[in-house]
Amino acid sequence: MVLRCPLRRSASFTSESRLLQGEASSSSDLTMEAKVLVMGAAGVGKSALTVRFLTGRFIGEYGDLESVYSHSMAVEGREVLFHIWDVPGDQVQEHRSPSEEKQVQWADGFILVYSICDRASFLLLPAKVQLIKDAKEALGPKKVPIILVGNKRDLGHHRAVSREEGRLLALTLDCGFHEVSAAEALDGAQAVFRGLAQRLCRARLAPKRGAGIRGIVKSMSAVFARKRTDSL
Ligand SMILES: Nc1nc2c(ncn2[C@@H]2O[C@H](COP(=O)(O)OP(=O)(O)OP(=O)(O)O)[C@@H](O)[C@H]2O)c(=O)[nH]1
Ligand SMILES: [Mg+2]
Repeated sequence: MVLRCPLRRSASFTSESRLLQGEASSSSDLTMEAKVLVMGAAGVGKSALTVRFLTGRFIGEYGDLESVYSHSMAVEGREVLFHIWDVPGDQVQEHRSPSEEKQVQWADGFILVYSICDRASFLLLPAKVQLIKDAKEALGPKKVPIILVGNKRDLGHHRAVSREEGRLLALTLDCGFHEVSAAEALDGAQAVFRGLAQRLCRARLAPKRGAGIRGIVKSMSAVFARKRTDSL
């Protein structure tokens, strides 16, 4: 079955060309726009995770779905409008390609998906994170918001990557981490996007708050007040 869900494409309400040209997403105190690239090896469940977040459903087979879709979500009292680019895995090679560099430049935040049953898809991640960090370095010292996602948690009997390995890799690479099953539940997909929005928000506020002792105190209070989730 191919996708028949009513998805909202960015082009229908905002200029996709503006987004694709990499113009910075706008944000105010109560709203924020975020351009998100979903990357990872073929078949790990990138489309399943994206469609789960967009529609709440798991439909099994996704066909060739590449496009930018939009969806909003409330995160800590702020409306976050995500523009999500789900990149088919066959375009994701171990080495960087010009099209991949363009995709990386377009995005503000990254979701790197692997399958807990596919070790090769996990081993690809450090190179992808490096590619992203190298590409974004030119934009300044801001931390790049990246979340690693171990998908297909429901297939525990085929597990080839432990949760601990995933968590440790994320810690080492300074990324967020979630294990989810796009097949089983919506809350995992929501937690992934919520975690990314929180990182994006922190990254955007960091320079403002960094100015002066008041900013440091404010940032620390925000960190300690934040509710603990199963993300890092
Ligand atoms: N059991 C299980 N199967 C899943 C899960 N997520 C995705 N799948 C299945 O894995 C297969 C690939 O899923 P896709 O979402 O198309 O994977 P993809 O990463 O988008 O693949 P490409 O676009 O080809 O790179 C499909 O048969 C899905 O039904 C999951 O959480 N659990
Ligand atoms: Mg796909």
